[in-house]
Amino acid sequence: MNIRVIELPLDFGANRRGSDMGPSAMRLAGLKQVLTELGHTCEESFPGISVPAQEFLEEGDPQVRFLKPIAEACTALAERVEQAVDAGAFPLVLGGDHSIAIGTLSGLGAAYRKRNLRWGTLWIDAHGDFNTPESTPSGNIHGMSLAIACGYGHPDLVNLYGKFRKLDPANVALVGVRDLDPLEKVNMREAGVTVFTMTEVDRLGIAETARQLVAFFTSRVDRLHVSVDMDVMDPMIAPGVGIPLPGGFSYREVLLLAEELASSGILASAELVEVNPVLDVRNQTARMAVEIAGRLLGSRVY
Ligand code: 5AB
Ligand code: MN
Ligand code: MN
Ligand code: MN
Repeated sequence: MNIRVIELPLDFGANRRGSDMGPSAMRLAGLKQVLTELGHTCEESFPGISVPAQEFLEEGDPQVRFLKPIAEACTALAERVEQAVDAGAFPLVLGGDHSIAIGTLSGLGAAYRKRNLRWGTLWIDAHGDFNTPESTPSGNIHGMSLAIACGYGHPDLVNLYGKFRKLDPANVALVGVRDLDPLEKVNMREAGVTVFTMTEVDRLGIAETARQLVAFFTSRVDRLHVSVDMDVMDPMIAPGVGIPLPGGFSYREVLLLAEELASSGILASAELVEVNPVLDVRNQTARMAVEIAGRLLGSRVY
């Protein structure tokens, strides 16, 4: 496969600074080498998307902090993601905080719409990222990105890259969820997304959860995008994230899930976000992210 690595070093969708260094940390952890050893070709989206330093920016509306610069960067990302799909490449997007998914999902939405392809998204995250400016407790856009792609939220972000709904919430599943805000839950139920909380993963076990997720997507869509927020992991394994929450995925659980998704035959793009090297220990979280990327792209022990 031809993989196009697209980086967006942006961290102002979140409160804690530092996830803008995520792409470098994943490179340092050997991302390119892992992918080329799997037999893929790995191309860069060059030159990189430049992001202004947060210190020079106006926060703007406290309910949607840094709306303007995030919209600008996400528009640039959407263009590159669409171009990658057009070129027949597998877009692999590296963040950055999870607000960048607004760009990724917009680009994918545009690319698949013109091809008349049904597509869905698996959101692997401790959080729902389904807030709106009305429901957010923080004003941080990284907690709104999935809602925006599904058509809920600030119009400047919902209509970014075209006035159409980028992603049908009926084709969205979340897994690993263990922290939702009260109004965010209402939004999610209204939209009708499918949720596998950590409790469900505990009940079913990861093998059955993965089987059900693959069945969900293969019965509904032609193409699958996977968005991995590293805070889905247990903080013992991935301490380098902005909002570490106990009770996350184990090392083995996440790799099994990634392998099953790889075998689904419909995985067409992926995104790794919220690696924060400032908070990490010896680049452990970036190394975990690279392992996940490897499994998503076909690595097996035997
Ligand atoms: B992440 C919270 N729900 O909206 C909010 O890390 C956290 O991309 C959002 O999943 C976490 O601020 C966003 C409290
Ligand atoms: Mn997230
Ligand atoms: Mn999260
Ligand atoms: Mn996070």
